[in-house]
Order: sequence, then C-alpha cells, then structure tokens
Amino acid sequence: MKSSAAERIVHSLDSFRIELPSWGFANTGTRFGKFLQPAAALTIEEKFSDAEQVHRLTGVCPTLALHVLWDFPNGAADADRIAALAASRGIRPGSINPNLFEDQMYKHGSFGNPDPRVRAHALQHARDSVAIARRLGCRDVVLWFADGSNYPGTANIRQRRRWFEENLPVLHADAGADQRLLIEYKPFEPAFYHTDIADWGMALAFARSAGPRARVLVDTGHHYQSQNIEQIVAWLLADGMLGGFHFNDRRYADDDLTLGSIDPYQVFRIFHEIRFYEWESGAAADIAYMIDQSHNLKGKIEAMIQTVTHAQELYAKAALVDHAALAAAQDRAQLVEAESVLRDAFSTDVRPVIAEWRLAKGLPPDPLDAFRQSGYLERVSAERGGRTSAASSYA
Ligand code: RM4
Ligand code: MN
Ligand code: MN
Repeated sequence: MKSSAAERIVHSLDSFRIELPSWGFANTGTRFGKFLQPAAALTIEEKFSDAEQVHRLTGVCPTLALHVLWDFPNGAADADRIAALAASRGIRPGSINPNLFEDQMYKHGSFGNPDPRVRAHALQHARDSVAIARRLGCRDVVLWFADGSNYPGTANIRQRRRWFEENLPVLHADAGADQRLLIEYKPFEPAFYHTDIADWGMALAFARSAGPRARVLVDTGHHYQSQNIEQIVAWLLADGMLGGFHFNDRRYADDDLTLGSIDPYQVFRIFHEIRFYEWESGAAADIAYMIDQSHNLKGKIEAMIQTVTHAQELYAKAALVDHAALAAAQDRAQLVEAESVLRDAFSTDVRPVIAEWRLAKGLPPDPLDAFRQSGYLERVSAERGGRTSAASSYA
C-alpha cells in the first residue's frame, strides 16, 4: 500500500468514534423468549464495566448510550450516581434514550395516544429524559416512538401527527443550546399496520417542526428490503439534517445483527457518502455514530468488539476512495471507471494499517484476541452467573 493511502487510513481512524449501547450488554431475546448468558450485565455498574473493556481494547468507544428506566429506574434521582459511576470507569454517558414504549399505558401509543393523560405522561417522561441529559452533559436525546396501530381504520393518522407536532417543540424548548433531539424512524414493529414515524421523510418533517436543534437519526435496521439507505444519508447531509446513526445489520426485518455481517458494502457506501460530502463541502459532518445491537446468541462483549473493529475497517476503506478521480469519472459519465473507484477502495485490505495504528496508540493490534486472553469473560461469568433479575431490557 502507498504511504499516502496508509496516511489516509490513519487520519480517518484518528477521528472515528462510535458509541456503545448499554442494552447491548444485557440479556436480550426475541418475542419468543430470551437465551440467558452467564456474563450478561444486569446492573448499570456491570454495563459500564463491560463498556470499559471494549473501550480499553479498541480506544474508540468513550461513550455509553443509556436507556432511561432500564438504566435510571428512579429517573433523574439516579443521575448523580450514574455520573459518578461513569467518571470512575473513564466512560462518559452518551445519548439518552427515553422509554416511551414499555409501560402498559403505551399500548395505543405515547405522543400519539388518543388519551390526553397518556400523552401528558409521555411528554413528562421525555422532558425528564432531556433534564437527565442536561444534568449528565449529554448532547443527544434519541427519540424512538413505537407508536402506531395494527388495523386499518383504528387510528386517526392525521390527528396523531398533530399530537406529535404539539409535543416535539415543547421538548425541543427544554433542550439546551448545546443539545440535540434525534428523531428515529422505523417502518413497522411493534405496530404492524401504520407507524407514526415510519420513514425518514416523516422524521425529517417532525424534526423541522420541532426546532433548529432537531435532526434525523438513521437506524440502519429500520428500512424496507432493498431501500437505498446511502441515498437517504446523502439527502439528509445535503439538508444538514443528519444527526446520527444506530448501526446494526439485517436480513429480513429489524434483526439487530452485527454491523456489516450481512452487507458490508452497504455500510461502506454509507460511509462513502459521508466522506464524499465532506470532501465536496470542505466541512466535517457532525454525526453521532452509535451501535444499536442486542445479540442474544453471540457473546455480548465479543460481539461489540467485533462490531467496532468492523466499523473501523469499513470507515477506513471509505477513506481510501479517490474523490477527485471519482468526480472526474462522474462528470464524464465514465461508468466503469467511477464504480471501480469505489470497488478498489472497498477491496483494499486495511487491516494491517489498522493494526499498526493500534500499536502506535498503545492498543492491542487484535482487540478480540486481547479480550479473550484477558480472562474478563471467565471472571464475570463466574461472578454473575446464575442470577435472575426483574430489570428489563429487550424482550
Ligand atoms: C428500537 C429502536 C430504538 C431502541 C429500541 C429499544 O427498535 O432501534 O433505537 O431504543 O428498539
Ligand atoms: Mn435504534
Ligand atoms: Mn431497532
């Protein structure tokens, strides 16, 4: 590899950070049940400890996304304890995720619920979450709504949209000048007829009406089959409305599989659109990269390390795209040449340069191997195994 290419990889890795999800370390499952793992984290202390392992070995995961209720059972009253815990672990609290879907009262929705008392309760929980984010110095509040309906005719779609348009600006007004609301979309599940924020266009419309610090969050698992996600990314970038990602991969629905395990070229194409935008505009895109995965079969910490290293590889490959050559080929409609610019970058084995980058930073060249050698998994499996907990997470 030419030294200029290696430099491009090193430069790209220096700025690449990715956030871990607290719920990714807990026992999770499908609607059919959970497969329990002895090492799974039950408490917030254990989640921070596991996240610390991933960050210690990869060096690029300094923040942990937190789910209010799962991680803050007492709401804002837990904030000081969690701030102290995070500081002791060298991990900062990351995005704050309100829980607007689990309580029985949300059976027919939260912000879109026909009952004004439920809408008020949901708004208060979301406002409490914004307050927690402010208290902990977290920039992003991620709003995912399970709201929707299962049968035609059972919900007033336009009315529910108005209820969202009432609540979101109230929430936005609570957010500090340095905070953002990231609005996530999802086409179906748990609702199977209509979902109130089903796609990026609806999320964009709500973000615009919420206020200037609202953005769209793209969860890569939340699209219909064959949807062109990188085009959505390109459009949101062009409008300055791309706030961040929840990364995961999928084959069928919202499968929460490991990033790039099914279609690594798609992740590469997403990163390419971002870097191409940055090259063209001369501005750095302000995007939060976050993992939203919950592995019920793979070891959770191993799966996170695998995800982070894979994300770095795909980001580094995207950094190898020769933008000037690409732009010239596009201008002349040289189709094979243009496509080859992407293929050449994607085909490059970037792993040796990444291993050198790690060594230069004092990190293990193979974080997964280092984790296996560390004995951490065996230790916590022995300490944590055999317990049960009422604490909830997915499924
Ligand atoms: C959803 C969505 C949200 C996550 C919940 C638990 O499918 O991806 O981001 O918070 O799951
Ligand atoms: Mn998500
Ligand atoms: Mn999801």
